[in-house]
Amino acid sequence: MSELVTTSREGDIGIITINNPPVNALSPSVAEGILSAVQKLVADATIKGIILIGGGRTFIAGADIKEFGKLTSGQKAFDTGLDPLLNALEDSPKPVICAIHGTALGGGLETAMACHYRVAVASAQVGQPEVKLGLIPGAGGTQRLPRLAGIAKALEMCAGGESIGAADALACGIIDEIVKGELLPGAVEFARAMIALGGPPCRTRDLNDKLGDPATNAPVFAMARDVAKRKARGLMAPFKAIEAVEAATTLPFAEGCKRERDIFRECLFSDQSKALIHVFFAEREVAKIPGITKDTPRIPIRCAAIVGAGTMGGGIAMTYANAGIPVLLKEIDQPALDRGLATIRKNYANTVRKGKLTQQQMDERLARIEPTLSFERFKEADIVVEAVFEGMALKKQVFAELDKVTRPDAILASNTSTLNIDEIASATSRPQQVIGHHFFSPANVMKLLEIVRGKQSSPSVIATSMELAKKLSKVGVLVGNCRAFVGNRMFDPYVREAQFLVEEGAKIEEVDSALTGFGMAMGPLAVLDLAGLDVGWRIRKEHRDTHAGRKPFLAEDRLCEAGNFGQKTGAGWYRYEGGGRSPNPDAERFSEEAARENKITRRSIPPEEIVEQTVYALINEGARILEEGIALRAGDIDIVYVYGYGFPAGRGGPMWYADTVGLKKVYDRICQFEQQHGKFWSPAPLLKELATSGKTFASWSASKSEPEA
Ligand code: T1G
Repeated sequence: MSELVTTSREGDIGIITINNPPVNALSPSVAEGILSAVQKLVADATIKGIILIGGGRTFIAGADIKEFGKLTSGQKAFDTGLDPLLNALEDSPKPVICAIHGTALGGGLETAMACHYRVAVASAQVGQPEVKLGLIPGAGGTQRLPRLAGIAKALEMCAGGESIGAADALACGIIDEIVKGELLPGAVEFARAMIALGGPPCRTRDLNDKLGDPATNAPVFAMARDVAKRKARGLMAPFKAIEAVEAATTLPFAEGCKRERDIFRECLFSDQSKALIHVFFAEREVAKIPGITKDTPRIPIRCAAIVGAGTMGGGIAMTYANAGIPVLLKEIDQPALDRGLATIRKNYANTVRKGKLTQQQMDERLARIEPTLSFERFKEADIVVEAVFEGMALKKQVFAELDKVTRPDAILASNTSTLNIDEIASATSRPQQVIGHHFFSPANVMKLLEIVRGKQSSPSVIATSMELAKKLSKVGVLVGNCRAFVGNRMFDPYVREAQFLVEEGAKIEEVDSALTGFGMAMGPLAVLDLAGLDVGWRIRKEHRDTHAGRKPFLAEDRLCEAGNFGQKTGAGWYRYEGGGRSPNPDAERFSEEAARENKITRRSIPPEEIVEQTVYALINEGARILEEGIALRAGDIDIVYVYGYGFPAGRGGPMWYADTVGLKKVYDRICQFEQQHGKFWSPAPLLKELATSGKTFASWSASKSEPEA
């Protein structure tokens, strides 16, 4: 038996412990280890009951996701999976008790449900999150969960993918007892009680009384499909999970399991699942930074300070307060401070009203935000985040002041979205302590945090920033210091092409609906209206575009000159009236004018061309960012776009999507755009190199992160 799985005993109770840190992933070797342990204990006449428990911080958190790549790339045959293990557990003539702490997820919960009984500590979570990977439970979860918890709960968990706590799991029948003290002694006591009870153990597969009947089930399945339609945003797996649960109500157990495996296999080999699994690992890969190790000193962050209580500063202050970190919030005068606090209170009150926060939690978080008009207490701050107006002169003035009023070891971070971190750092005597923390609006909601390294940002400041991102429940991505960093730098050509398409003849709503049809959370023109057209307008005025030839953003500049800044003024690309919106005739008129000035013959443009002309602009700029080393990996760019710009995770992010389309196809199309539209479309050299050598962004990134030979 492998050291991955060990057995021990408490009297006549056999104990199987899984030791596969960090999350006891159910790899084939772990499954084999548990199976041989079960067979050994079943054969041992002195053993009357069996306990299955996870070592370390959690029970099994799922099948080993790394194994799926081997299956889908043909390196491994698609086999019966966990059936031998699950059948051995369920067929055992001796009661098998699963003891759960931490999380029992995916294959972990499925293994637990093949045991006869389940006990858990109160803090345990259980779930079937497979749909988040574009999969469905593939080891009997859709067949056993309805038998334990009923159809509605099984649908909620299998199609929604969210975990539930131990109390909820007890109430619906997934677990049999919440252990009060230590888990193992509680499990032993429960096992002894089951042995004393005598009779055959409770086999989940034989429980049929919660499967309902066609008449009562029909509305439940219809409701589940409606919920999936509302939430799925083009993802297939939730509907497939519903189909598999439905099989539990119409087929005998063994046939239902076969149906589930067929559906699981279909999902496993889908592009969506491969993309979602890529996002899962890419989100964890971003934390791996050359030169930063677990021994790099981290600066403890016990108190923060924010300069600027506007939309961004207020949201950042909330982010710290939500993470339990006390935060000073400074403004230049009382009215500005009062406005900032009022917005914070309103945001929290909205969350309480939605039931996602209790009033007590709101009060506790508000109490962590200390408003101030002075720098007096800034020496207590371990980190200061500057969130003032996006102008270099003002930012340098603020950083010069911060240099004087904070401790020398404090981190000084700027929330700038485009400006040069090195120039900002030059206003201080400690450039090694200066870094960019670019939050995305609304800062208390959006998960992405671009961490912008300056030339002199120290490894300790970088390491602390990456760790802090996780504490703030953000996904921190380290990026290089160039204008607009990664996200906004790629967003510029994306929205430029969206506006060029309107000039070339596409209707405003056609551009946006083509992209939402592709899976974007919002269309580019609607996003600009939400963010405020004046943001880009001011930046363009600060960085006058000296390109010869076709002028971009002509229509948008004219909208701004006429005072149309988007939602905040009631008109931008759209008109916002009575809670609805409609294309703004002024925007259409300005676009037609720009087309005339650029001598463009307007035409109707199909959605697939709209998607190509906008998404390929993202990809081309992303390739430049990679070759300049501004992003460490293609997957980092994917994470920026999935978490910061609503790029569909089911397509993996712009760079993964390019690999899926095929770089040669993308490159050839960009060459056509260059022919049609000129210099904006010169293909990035890296894209050309990879496309013409049959490579992918993923393989290029992997080769870059291999240790130097
Ligand atoms: N397989 C392989 N590696 C995994 C893994 C898994 N299931 N879960 C986590 N890891 C790695 C992760 O990549 C990271 O690696 C380290 O563990 C710590 O993870 C058959 C088909 C459990 C809530 O979807 O949700 O079962 O970066 O940073 O924040 O029907 O991990 O250190 O090298 O996320 O404390 C279903 C996925 C699988 C759960 C812990 N299960 N995992 O969060 O740590 S499919 C899941 C998570 C399946 C069956 C189906 C979280 C966590 P590294 P971490 P964390």
